[in-house]
Amino acid sequence: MTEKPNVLIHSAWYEPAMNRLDELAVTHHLYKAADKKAFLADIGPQCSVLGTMHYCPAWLMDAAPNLELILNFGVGYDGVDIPEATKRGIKVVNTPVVLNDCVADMAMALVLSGRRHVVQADRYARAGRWPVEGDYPYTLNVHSTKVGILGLGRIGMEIADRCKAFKMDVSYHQRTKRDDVDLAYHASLVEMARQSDILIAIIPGGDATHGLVSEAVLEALGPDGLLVNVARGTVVDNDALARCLKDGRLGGAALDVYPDEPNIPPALLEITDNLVLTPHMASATHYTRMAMGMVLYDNLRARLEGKPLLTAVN
Ligand code: NAP
Ligand code: 8YV
Repeated sequence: MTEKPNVLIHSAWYEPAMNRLDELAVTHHLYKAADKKAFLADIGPQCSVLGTMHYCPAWLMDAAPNLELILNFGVGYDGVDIPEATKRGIKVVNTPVVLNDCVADMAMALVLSGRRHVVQADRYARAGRWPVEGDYPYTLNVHSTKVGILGLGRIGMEIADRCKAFKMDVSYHQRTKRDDVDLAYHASLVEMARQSDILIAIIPGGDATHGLVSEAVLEALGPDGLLVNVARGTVVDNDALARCLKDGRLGGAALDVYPDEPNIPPALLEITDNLVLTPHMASATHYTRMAMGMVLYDNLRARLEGKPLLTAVN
């Protein structure tokens, strides 16, 4: 192994895994610095590796001009400027596959909450409304529904398998029709929404998918329809979503992701009857966060041993 490299940790991830990097490298924790500007000016140029949770714009690369590798804690890397990294000869690795199951589980939790009102009914019960107002109003079934998956990739496939186990009729939309699956493909997202009771978004963020779940898509999903977003907040037109939920053009939504995290659009926070919100936690179990961290560890180790990176995205 070569001399231990300096790693600039921009944002902390699961500590038991992040701390394992100290076996391989000297880590410098930018997020802990009182004066981040001074810290970056001093430490940035010493670092050949940067660790981040989907954030590395060009200005951060400027502050670390000797970067060779970016460790991105997450499968999504929409906040990392990949063209800029590539132009500078910086490799980027992410954490695919190991989070598929937990994210798919969370998508189902949101489907179940959205249709069966688990969260709203909990509030109803705790507020003592049952003895006063009687039984909670009827909710909507999960089995025997049509679900459209926006993005039948690694996680989308796991969601599809779970939906089939829940006796749902699964179809999907993405740019490319898959030859290896026996599921109905919709070339048009609006058309899929029109034919679905539930729409689950699990695609990457970024310019190409910005606002893809538009007002027209939400209207097509309709007054009994449910939107589940475990992709990125930017994928949905959240202003339109708030309007459609308020005026009944859309039945309900359950969201894990937002355009400006950790802030949730106030217009969404106001809605309680037909909207469930979780704070971007689909992969956040001990099991999966450890596995994600170890993917980054294994990549760094491979790099130091002169072996190919395991999960390079550029
Ligand atoms: P993946 O295997 O690359 O799958 C992404 C799918 O999205 C592909 O099948 C792709 O198909 C489709 N897609 C890409 N661009 C599209 C577009 N413009 N229009 C329609 N479909 C498009 O990725 P993955 O591992 O399943 O992860 C998907 C995303 O989930 C991540 O990028 C991340 O943003 C999000 N995620 C969120 C959480 C969370 O905590 N909530 C956790 C993990 C991941 P085509 O290329 O054929 O279009
Ligand atoms: C994040 C995610 O990594 O993998 C992704 O793309 O969105 C999550 O698993 C996690 O929220 C840490 O930022």
